[in-house]
Amino acid sequence: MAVTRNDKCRGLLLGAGLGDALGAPFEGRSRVGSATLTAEEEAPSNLVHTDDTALTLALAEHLAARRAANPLDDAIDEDTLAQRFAEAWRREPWRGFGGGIIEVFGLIHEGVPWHRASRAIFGGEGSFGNGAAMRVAPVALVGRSLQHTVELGYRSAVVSHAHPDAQHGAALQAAAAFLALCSDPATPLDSTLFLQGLGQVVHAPAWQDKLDRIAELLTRRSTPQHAGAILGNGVAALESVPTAVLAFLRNPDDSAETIRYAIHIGGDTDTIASMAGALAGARNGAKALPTRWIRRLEPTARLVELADRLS
Ligand code: F2R
Ligand code: MG
Ligand code: MG
Ligand code: MG
Repeated sequence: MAVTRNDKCRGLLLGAGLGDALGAPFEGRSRVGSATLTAEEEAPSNLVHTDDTALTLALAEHLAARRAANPLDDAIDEDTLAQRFAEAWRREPWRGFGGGIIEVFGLIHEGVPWHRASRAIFGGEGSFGNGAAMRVAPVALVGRSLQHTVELGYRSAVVSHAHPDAQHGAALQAAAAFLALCSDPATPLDSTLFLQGLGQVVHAPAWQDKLDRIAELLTRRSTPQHAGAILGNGVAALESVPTAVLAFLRNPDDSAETIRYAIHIGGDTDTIASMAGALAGARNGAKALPTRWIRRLEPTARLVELADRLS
């Protein structure tokens, strides 16, 4: 049966949440063994999400509120989005936020405008962390075209991440989510075309180089460890967004395998798996995700409700 647009939208948000919550226990580990991951997958406990999903929810809620107030309005208002992110951190500061971003959110909460707060860290250059990319996938649900989605990706990023690499990472992940959402899971995914699409989005040489490396890695059955060594697995956007794209393109038709591969890469496991999970979920839909995982995920009901409002 054909996968509906609504199921793909649910898959995008649930895939992001599942990758985050399943990857979180392993964040920072250089290696994740199969037995350890299987034990986590089969545990009876709730799957607890981190900052990745907390901010994805905040962005989705912003987009849904804008749409409900006036469907013809601009999808993002930077000032209120910045406030919403800062409130999400204030409400749940224990969700594992990065050291730089908590300073930015703290300043925004105190009333400092986001364009100043985002530049108040790391000597004025701002964060190059993957925090803008990890939360960006919902913009693909409202983007009218690839270009529009990329624009929304950049605009959602600038409110906290002033460094160009963090912004490029968000734009690239937004574009990947849009392309995954538009792809037909009944037809094999053309990874060359997919990467060509992404190549139109970010022109910076370091990012183009990463896209070339993804293409090269896809020609071999490289292990997750090898992929991590070539593309990176750290908290920098440049060291993790391309890695998540690779994890998706390695297993585009099996969302659970996409998430497992991403976690086996090690390093920033929650974030790489969340970004990869959003892409796989957007392509294959929510019904293709393991129901035993969805049942254990804490914010499942909120993610489904938001997907339905945005689809
Ligand atoms: N922060 C984590 N995990 C670490 C453990 C969390 C905490 N100790 C706890 O358990 O409570 N995970 C989350 O952070 C990543 C997303 O990062 P984001 O939102 O971009 O934050 P930040 O702080 O801006 O950047 C992360 C780190 O990157 C380094 N960094 C960034 N820009 C830099 C720059 N211009 N110069 C030098 N270093 C820079 C810093 O070390 C930042 O702290 C995700 O993994 C999410 O899961
Ligand atoms: Mg996290
Ligand atoms: Mg505006
Ligand atoms: Mg992380």
